Amino acid sequence: MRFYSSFLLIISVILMISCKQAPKPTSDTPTDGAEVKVVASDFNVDSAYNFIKQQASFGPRVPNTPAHEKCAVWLEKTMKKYTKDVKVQSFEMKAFNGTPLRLKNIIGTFNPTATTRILLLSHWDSRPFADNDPDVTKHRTPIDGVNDGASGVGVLLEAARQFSIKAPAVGVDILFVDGEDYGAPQNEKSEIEDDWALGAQYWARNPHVPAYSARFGILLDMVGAEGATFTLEGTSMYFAPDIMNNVWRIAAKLGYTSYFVPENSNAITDDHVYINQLRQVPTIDIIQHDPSTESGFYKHWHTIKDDMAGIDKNTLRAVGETVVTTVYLEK
Ligand code: AHN
Ligand code: ZN
Repeated sequence: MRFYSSFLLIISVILMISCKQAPKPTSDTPTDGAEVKVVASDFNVDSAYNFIKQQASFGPRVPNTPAHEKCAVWLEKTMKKYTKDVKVQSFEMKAFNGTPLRLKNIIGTFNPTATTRILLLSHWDSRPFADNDPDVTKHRTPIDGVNDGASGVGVLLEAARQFSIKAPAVGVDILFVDGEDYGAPQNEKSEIEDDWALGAQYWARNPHVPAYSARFGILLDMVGAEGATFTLEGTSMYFAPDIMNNVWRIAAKLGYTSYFVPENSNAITDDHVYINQLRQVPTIDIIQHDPSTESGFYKHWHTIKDDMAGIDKNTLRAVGETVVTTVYLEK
């Protein structure tokens, strides 16, 4: 018994030492027979969390409000810490009810001359209506949009920080789209056909670089909730099944199969639809699917409870490491 426990102790020490030297290395044998190593990046979840908290501190980032304007300034300034190549597209688009919205897409570019590029995107606006709140008196109250909005942006700002430390082999464009969440509230009619993802529609028709193209795109939406599961969303599987399978395979190698669940789920209207249809960049959506809610989304989706309390660093780590590793593996 005594021998056995000291034996175990020695084994654990050896394991701990080897773990320290090579953090979470895993390997695979792809079809061409060559060994591919997937090593987790230095993605810092505390940094990602703080980027989320800073966005939340502005309050609801609803278009045509001071909080929205202040957040745009902060996003541009923050992105400029990590790349000097930052563009802001300012434009006006009509909402579902005819209201003209002053919108801004913000783009940070890494390795601008590379012809092989990857597009990473997330929406930065928050929804003006908590129309899924259990309390109907809140249905016209703006939401903080912390998981729905700030989480994806927080992960991508931390990715930007990583790319500023260690440049990827390919070009990367990080796109923060505006006006995603200004769709008509439940039980209201829209005056326009496509009332969601206004900023993504604008960018797909007017990219920040003429004739912009990319090898693929990854959209992050609601990527911060505790125990979130990301499934194989229908639109992503229709336009970009190979990208989906590659990302879910990388997540599995990093040990994140409990988050990245390779099961099919319904197609969703989100920013990636327009990037796929209008710009022909095969783009996937990493979005929480919760089979236990009526919406299929995050339990506090479009409610006044979509706040900082819903953010879990373990989920941010799973998504952040997976996305950053995917980028570093592209040659
Ligand atoms: C619709 O509700 C039509 N699409 C969900 C896309 C979305 C909204 N993602 C975050 N908020
Ligand atoms: Zn939303």
